Amino acid sequence: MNFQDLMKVETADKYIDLAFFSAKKESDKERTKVLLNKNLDKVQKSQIIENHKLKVIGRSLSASLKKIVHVFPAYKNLTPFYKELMANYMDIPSYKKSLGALNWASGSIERMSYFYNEKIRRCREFNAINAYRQQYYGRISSFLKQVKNDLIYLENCRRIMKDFPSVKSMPTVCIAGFPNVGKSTLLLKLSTAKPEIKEYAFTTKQLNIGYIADPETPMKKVQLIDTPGTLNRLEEMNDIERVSYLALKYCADMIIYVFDLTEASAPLEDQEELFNALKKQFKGKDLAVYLSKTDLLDKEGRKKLDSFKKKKTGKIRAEDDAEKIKKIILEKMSGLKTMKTSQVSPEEVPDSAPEDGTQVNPTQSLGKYKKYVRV
Ligand SMILES: Nc1nc2c(ncn2[C@@H]2O[C@H](COP(=O)(O)OP(=O)(O)OP(=O)(O)O)[C@@H](O)[C@H]2O)c(=O)[nH]1
Ligand SMILES: [Mg+2]
Repeated sequence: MNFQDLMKVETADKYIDLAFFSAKKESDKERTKVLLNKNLDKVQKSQIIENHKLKVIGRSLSASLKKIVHVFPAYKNLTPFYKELMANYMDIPSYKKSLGALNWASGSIERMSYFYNEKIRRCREFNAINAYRQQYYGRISSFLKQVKNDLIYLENCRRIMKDFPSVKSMPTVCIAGFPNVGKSTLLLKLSTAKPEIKEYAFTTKQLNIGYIADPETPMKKVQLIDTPGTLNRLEEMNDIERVSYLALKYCADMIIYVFDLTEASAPLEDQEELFNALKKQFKGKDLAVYLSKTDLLDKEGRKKLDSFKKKKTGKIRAEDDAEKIKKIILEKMSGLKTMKTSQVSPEEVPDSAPEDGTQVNPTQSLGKYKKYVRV
């Protein structure tokens, strides 16, 4: 499931226009056929034409709403990473409630279409046919009006979700470290990903994802995530740091921490402080250290590298060769299953009619994140 592929949710008016447009197009064809039929009287002709229109409208509207319900991911089936990501950016009860409301409207339209179809079919008068038709249009328009805000809310959610990273449920390694230390460069060396690499800090503004295949068993793949941001101020993380943090927390089976001993990116002390904080925070996870930019070290620097390797190693392995890091990753990850849990499937939604006064407010429920919604 790709959040990027979720289709745009239109407004209630747009769905009504689309339904009436296809009804007109289809009933024009039907009308010509019926009018030429000499075996039918005028009332019968009108019945067939009106009922045809009614069916097309009902089918189009209920299918449009049902499609949204089926395509939008079910919160309860999401992995903890996506669950928390969603909870950070939108109001989950409103999300569920909106999908429930669309499910209800879709079913109600189907039932209403059947009900008026029968009424028109049994009717023997022109005026009554017209009256039923008007009543039907009124009822289905009212259903759409009741879910108007739910449609807007879900479209707002979609605009946020389409920027969610596509993280798969598989053995995963996160690359962490200070900005500009060489995280994306390591990702490039290890996988086929083509991340943007620049000489300045904060180049990476989203999760970069790549994959490593085990040469022994190429079907077994490992997901590599380059996590941007400094992550050393857990209280005041910005958006991308929050996403990185969630990736480390929920997706990472292993963390590769990148140290830049040239200190061009940050003083070693600060890098060590962050390393120790992450080590403590993510205690249960495998950890290894990659020493970047060692080609730039002078004689003094190389001495520092040797002593750093000895000091740091202990149980945690520290390497300055990307190929050795790759080996460590494959060794550690080989025991893990390829797929953990199913990632996303369509929402199983209750059939809930929006009650008066409890309708979803299409932007307020987005809380402090509504600034990201381009309405
Ligand atoms: N000589 C040398 N340069 C390196 C090495 N690794 C990274 N660099 C350079 O360091 C700079 C930063 O590298 P990135 O890979 O973009 O660093 P990053 O940690 O992803 O940076 P942000 O995305 O900004 O956090 C770039 O100019 C790289 O070319 C290395 O091993 N040797
Ligand atoms: Mg980067």
